[in-house]
Amino acid sequence: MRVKRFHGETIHEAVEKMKNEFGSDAVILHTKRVKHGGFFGLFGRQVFEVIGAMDAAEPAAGAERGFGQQGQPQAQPKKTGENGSPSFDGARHRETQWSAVDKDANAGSSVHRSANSTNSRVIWPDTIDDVYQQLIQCDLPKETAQALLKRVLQSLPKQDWQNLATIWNHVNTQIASEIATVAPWDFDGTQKRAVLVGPTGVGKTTTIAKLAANFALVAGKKVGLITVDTYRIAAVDQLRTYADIIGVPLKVAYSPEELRQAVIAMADRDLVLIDTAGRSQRNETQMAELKAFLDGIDAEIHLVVSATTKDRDLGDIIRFFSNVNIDRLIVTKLDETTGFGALLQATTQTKAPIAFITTGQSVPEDIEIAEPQKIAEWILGD
Ligand SMILES: Nc1nc2c(ncn2[C@@H]2O[C@H](COP(=O)(O)OP(=O)(O)O)[C@@H](O)[C@H]2O)c(=O)[nH]1
Ligand SMILES: [Mg+2]
Repeated sequence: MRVKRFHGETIHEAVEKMKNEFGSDAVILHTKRVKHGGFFGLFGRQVFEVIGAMDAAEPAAGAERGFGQQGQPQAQPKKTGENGSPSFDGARHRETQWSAVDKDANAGSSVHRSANSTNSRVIWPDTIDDVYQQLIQCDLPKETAQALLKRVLQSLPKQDWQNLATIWNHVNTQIASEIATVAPWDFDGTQKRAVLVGPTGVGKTTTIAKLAANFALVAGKKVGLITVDTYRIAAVDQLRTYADIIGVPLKVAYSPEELRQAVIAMADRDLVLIDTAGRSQRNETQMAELKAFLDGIDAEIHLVVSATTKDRDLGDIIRFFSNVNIDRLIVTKLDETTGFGALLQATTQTKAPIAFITTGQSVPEDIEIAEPQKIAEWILGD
């Protein structure tokens, strides 16, 4: 069974979307009004949500029964590949890469990929290949998808290897279990201070604006902003514009001592958010300077990384910023990529949990509290 949420301005529109994708045999499990996007659910747009389900256990038979016009019984993932063709890479390639799994699959299952019955070498169960194809269509890199699926299969009894819904559920659970997250600040009476550090252009300033707007305007907290990014006038102006719109104070600190004073001056604030200049992971002087700023204050350090960063670069960035004690992570630009690799790498390498994820340029709505289940759903499509 495939289960998926569909959204529309009206119930009718949401149901139509479901039928287009799942076909007329699909069933509605649940309908409700939801806020789409938004943080704490309060900023988003009101839309209707329909949770639909379809039987995807037998794709070929399903297609014959008229699942959708495209004869595509599987739900469309968030982003489709170029052609969605199951022969993405040729059977030979799959056979080599899957050799470890193939043996087990053969032993444990009598189900073989019937669509490729002319090619007797491809011998893992349809279901596992279906899940694999779907992960690829969710933009997971092949190696990541294979490694993930292998971890899933290790903990899955062989009799379950033929059940698409079971495997898919395990993939979901596996992703959720591998990504460490942390709940947002509890505001227990002590002031929370967060300084956002990271490379240039990852979205630090935008994220500060999103956080400020949500905590000040939605959660009703007293928020104060400080920036030490004084290298470019535009950088200060960018944050000042947001501070004015949101109606929160902004202080500009040109030295570690000024930063210390600014924090003291914001003693009445529930939450103080501190913006910093982007640091290049190759510039030691910049790091020394950042450390001087951070040493003078007691604040949680949030490393901001973009999900679009390549593995190797992300490794370099994390190593570089480990010069300061990273408490929490913010992963940005998840709208541009599935980001599973980046999310997993960031949290395992820093051993810090993810606090927030951001999903677009819009302030204040494109930010979410990081939750393992939500992230798993994000990665695997809506
Ligand atoms: N697609 C996308 N763009 C983002 C996101 N967050 C920030 N940006 C954009 O990234 C660019 C750099 O953002 P900025 O906050 O100035 O980055 P900073 O240099 O780290 O402060 C801007 O164009 C932002 O609109 C996000 O979650 N998704
Ligand atoms: Mg900035």
